[in-house]
Amino acid sequence: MNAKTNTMLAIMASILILSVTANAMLIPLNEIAKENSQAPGNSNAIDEDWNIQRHDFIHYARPSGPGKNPKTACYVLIGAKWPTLSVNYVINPANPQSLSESFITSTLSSSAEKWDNATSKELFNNSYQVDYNTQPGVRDSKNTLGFGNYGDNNVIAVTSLWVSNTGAIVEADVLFNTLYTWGDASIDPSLMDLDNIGTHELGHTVGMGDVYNSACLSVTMFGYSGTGDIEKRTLESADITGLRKIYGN
Ligand SMILES: [Ca+2]
Ligand SMILES: [Ca+2]
Ligand SMILES: [Zn+2]
Repeated sequence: MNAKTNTMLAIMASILILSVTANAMLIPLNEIAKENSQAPGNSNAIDEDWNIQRHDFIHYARPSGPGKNPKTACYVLIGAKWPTLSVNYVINPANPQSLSESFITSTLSSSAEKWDNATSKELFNNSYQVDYNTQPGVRDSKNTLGFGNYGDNNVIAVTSLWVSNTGAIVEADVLFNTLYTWGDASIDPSLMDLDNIGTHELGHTVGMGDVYNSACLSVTMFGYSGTGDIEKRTLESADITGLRKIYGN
């Protein structure tokens, strides 16, 4: 093995080891950052932390480069997918806001099945596990959806994706930031809507990226949200088109 090969292997190994938050993956690239600057003001990024220093990672994880879809398409593909379906996941309903287990599990499983229903593939296992001990953001071979204090109130939720150097998603976790008060915003618009954000984040877990084009405000994968927003609960045609590019009709 020559020195160059060793260097390549070292790079690949570091890619496999790094836990990459989806926001880092989804974000930009200067081009998308530029679009973002035109996004509506006074709205909160769902899952972006502009200071994360792992933006370049996406170049390594995405062999074919970022330019797969026209800007007008209202969908963005990460360039990674689950090699084997269906995806099993775990819900940790523990939260400091007195949300019931049944509300959380019924909401999030419904969010997952919306993506599932948009393709003939069985994307997410219809049944899920409930585990009060597993935490999101940890590489532990469990795809965990749960709550936690992210420590930055500009971040509503974070999807962590672990992606192999061949573009295979090997694990995905979603953390809902408890700096926001969660619930059903169709009943109380002062709340952050769990279905709304859950549907968006679950889109990341199957390979969908954030959309920042202000002409695409209504799509589920639009990268900004806020309290009272329920627009992302329903998939728009662009969300479905993107998903089908990855997993077929
Ligand atoms: Ca299913
Ligand atoms: Ca995990
Ligand atoms: Zn997002």
